[in-house]
Amino acid sequence: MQASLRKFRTFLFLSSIMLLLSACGRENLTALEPKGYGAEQSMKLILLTTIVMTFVFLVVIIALVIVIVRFRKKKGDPVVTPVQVEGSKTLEAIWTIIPIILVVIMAVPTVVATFQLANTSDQHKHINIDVTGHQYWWHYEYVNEEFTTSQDLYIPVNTKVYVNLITKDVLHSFWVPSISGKLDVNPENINTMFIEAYEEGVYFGKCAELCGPSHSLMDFKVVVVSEEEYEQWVNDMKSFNTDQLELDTVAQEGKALFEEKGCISCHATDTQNYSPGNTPIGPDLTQFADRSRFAGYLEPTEENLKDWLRDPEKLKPGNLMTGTYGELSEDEIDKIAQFLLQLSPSKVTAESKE
Ligand code: HEC
Ligand SMILES: [Cu+2]
Repeated sequence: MQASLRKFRTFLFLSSIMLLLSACGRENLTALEPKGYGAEQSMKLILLTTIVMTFVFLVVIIALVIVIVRFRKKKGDPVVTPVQVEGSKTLEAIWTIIPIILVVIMAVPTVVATFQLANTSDQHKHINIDVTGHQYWWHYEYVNEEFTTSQDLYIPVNTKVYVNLITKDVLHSFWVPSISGKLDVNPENINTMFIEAYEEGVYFGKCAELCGPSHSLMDFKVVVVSEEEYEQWVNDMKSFNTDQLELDTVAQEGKALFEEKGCISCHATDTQNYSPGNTPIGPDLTQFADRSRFAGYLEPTEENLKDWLRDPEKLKPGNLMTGTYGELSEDEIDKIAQFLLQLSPSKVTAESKE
């Protein structure tokens, strides 16, 4: 009875640990299951260094155990002074050369990968997206296609895409663990890297540089679509014009309120006023209803949106929208929400890829 209880407890303990650990790796937010070029390079290096380190660890542990077991002093053994090896040229040579070889084994592939990832010589041949980090959201300018959007980054699968990173305010860092390495986002210089995703899907991106109270909520998504879907999405985005939307009366009033209340001075709602290099004060809302998440982490449901408009500070401390627009009545909030939820330019959405 006692024994089976103990077994059961062990089982419970182990399975809860398993459960806990399995939650650590989310499939679309882990560098350990690479789904893109940069992440794959990192993973190869992680494996290589792990193998080298495990080898060193095993050699040391095995030698240690042998020494402890074989050469321990037993009762009655005479007291002897072991052979002194101080200054032994052979030993010195061995423990200098072996570590050098190990370091070279790790260093050469690391340096090669670093240079490969930093090589941007073919940049002009590929899709270029200018990415601007803001406290606490991301803006994207599709340079060749000539339109902008925010928060969800759409790219075609198996295609090299260059992101040119800069920030409007403090330091940020651009990181899509499953697809790419990490790159700093600085205010004064553009940092460029390419990303290439191997599988369609929605991947989680993170700001990896402490940038203020809502740093941990500065998430974004990379939506990887097929090449045809990408073409379609680009066309849908470029032709989206809110003035041509068929809105019901409530949404129509919401659209008017969006202008009256000054929301329009910070947020674009279509791609019709593209001006190159101009970054807006707030996220582009052109495809608000298609967002995988808004404000970085909230699902674009009516309830969440209304909560956001009631009090963004509660949901994202320190965000730069709080206090920039007057009080909104519940009725106004409802109308604006009805309008924003109509902003869905394309059938190609994050949801269709999840
Ligand atoms: C002074 C500029 C400014 C004004 C005015 C403003 N906003 Fe914002 N808004 C922002 C900023 C900045 C953010 C990004 C907050 C964050 O995620 O940190 C934001 C975020 C949002 C988002 C979430 C977007 C996303 O996809 O993440 C919505 C929706 C939104 N605002 C709607 C409105 C509405 C409706 C109004 C008018 C009642 C309004 N905003 C007025 C600056 C502004
Ligand atoms: Cu940040």
